[in-house]
Amino acid sequence: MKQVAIITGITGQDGSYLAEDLLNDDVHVFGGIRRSASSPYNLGRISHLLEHPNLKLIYFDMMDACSIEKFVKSVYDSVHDVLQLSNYIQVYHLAAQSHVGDSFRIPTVTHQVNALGVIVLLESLRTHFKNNFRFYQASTSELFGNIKTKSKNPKTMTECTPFNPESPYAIAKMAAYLTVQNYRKAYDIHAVNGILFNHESPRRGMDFVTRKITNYVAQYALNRVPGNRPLQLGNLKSKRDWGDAREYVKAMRKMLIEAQGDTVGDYIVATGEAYSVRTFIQLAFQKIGVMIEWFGSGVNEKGRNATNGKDILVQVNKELFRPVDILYLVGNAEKIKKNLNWQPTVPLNHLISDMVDNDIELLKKGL
Ligand code: NAP
Ligand code: F7E
Repeated sequence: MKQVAIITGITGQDGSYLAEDLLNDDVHVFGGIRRSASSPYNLGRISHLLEHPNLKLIYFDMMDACSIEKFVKSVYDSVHDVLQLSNYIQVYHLAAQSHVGDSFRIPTVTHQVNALGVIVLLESLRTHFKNNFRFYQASTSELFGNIKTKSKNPKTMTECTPFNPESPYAIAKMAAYLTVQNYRKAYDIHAVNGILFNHESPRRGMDFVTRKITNYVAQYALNRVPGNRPLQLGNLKSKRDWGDAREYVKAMRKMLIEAQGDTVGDYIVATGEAYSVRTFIQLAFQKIGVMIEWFGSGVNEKGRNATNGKDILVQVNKELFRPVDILYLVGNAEKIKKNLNWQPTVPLNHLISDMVDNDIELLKKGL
C-alpha cells in the first residue's frame, strides 16, 4: 500500500469520478458512505468499482460526530504502519448537502453537515494522524453570491474577490472555508479550499438544472415524456460557469499532491465562460434537432418546439424559484493554470451533447 486516500461523498458525482482516477493510479481508497432512507446505500455511481481490491467502503454520517470519529479511526487502524513510508494520507472531503435550493428548506441540516461536520472531521483527523494528512475541502463559487457592482458587465471572480454568501448552503460552506484556512495556519496542515464553479457530467444528480434539462430532452427525443408535460423550471435568467466534473476532480488532486511551499492554498476552478439556463435549454434541444421559441414573460413564460410549432416543452413554475438566487457566476482560473498547470478543455456544447446522449442510452436500457 503506497498511497492512501479518504473520500467522503464517494457516492456522489465528484466522489465517483475521483475514486476511479485514484484507483486507476494504484491509490488505496477508503470511501465514506451513509445509509439513506429509500435504499440502504446510494451505490449506483460506484457500482462498477465495488469489487476493486483497493477500495474499502466504511459507513458513517456527517450528521453524527461519533460516526465521523469511528470512520477516521478505522482508516487509521488500517494504514498507520504504512504511513511511515508515505508520510501522509490524502483526504478529499466532498460529502455535503449540495443542493442550494434545498438548503433553504433544510437550513440546520445543511449547516450541521456542511459546516460543523468539517470541524469534527478535521479534529478526528488531527487526533489520529497528527498533521500527517492533506485535506481538500469542496468549496464553491456560491461563496461569491451576487457581486455588488454598478457595472453592466460584472467581473470574473478571482481568489481575491470578496465573498457574499446568500443561501444557507453558501453560509455553511463559508464557515468550512474559513475553518480550513484556520487549520492551515494554526496547525501547519496542508489544507486547501477548491473554489469550484458548477461542474456537470452524465452522473450529475437529477435535481440539478443541467441534468433535469438533459434528461427531459432525452425523454422527448424518445417520445417518452410522461403525460407530455412540459419541463417545469424556475429562474431561466441566471448565468453559470459550467465545466466538466471529470476534469475538475483532476484539479482537486493537483491541489493536494502537486502544490508545495507557496503554492499550497485556495484555488478557483472554472472555465471563464458563463451561459444562462435559457441558453443551456436551447443548446440541449438543438442537440436533438429542435429549436425553441419563447413566448409569454416572467412566471408565464413558456418554450415551444419551433420546428412543429405546437409542443410546449418548457414552462416556468414559480414554485421553483429560490428565495434568493445568484444571477451571475463566472470564474477566473488563472492561478491554478499558472501554479499547477490545470486548465479546462471541454466546451459546454460537448458536455451537453455527452449528457443528452448518456440520458438517451439510459432510457433505452430502461434505467
Ligand atoms: P453530490 O453528487 O450531491 O454528492 C454529495 C455526496 O455527499 C454524496 O456522496 C452524498 O451521499 C454525500 N452526503 C450528503 N450528506 C451526507 C451526510 N450527512 N453524511 C455523509 N455523506 C453525505 O455532490 P457533487 O456534485 O459530487 O459535489 C461534491 C462536493 O463539491 C459537495 O461538497 C458540493 O457541495 C461541492 N461542490 C459541487 C459543485 C458542483 O457543481 N458539482 C461545485 C462546487 C462545490 P448520498 O449519495 O448517500 O446522498
Ligand atoms: O441551479 C436555476 C437555479 O441547482 C443552477 C451545486 O452543485 O453549483 C450547484 O449549485 C441555476 C440556479 O446549481 C431550476 O435557480 C432554474 O440559478 O443546478 P443548480 P447551483 O445552485 O448553481 C454550485 C457551484 C454548488 O456548489 C452546488 O453544490 O439554475 N434553476 N430552474 C434551477 N435549478 C434547479 N436545481 N432546478 C430547477 O428546476
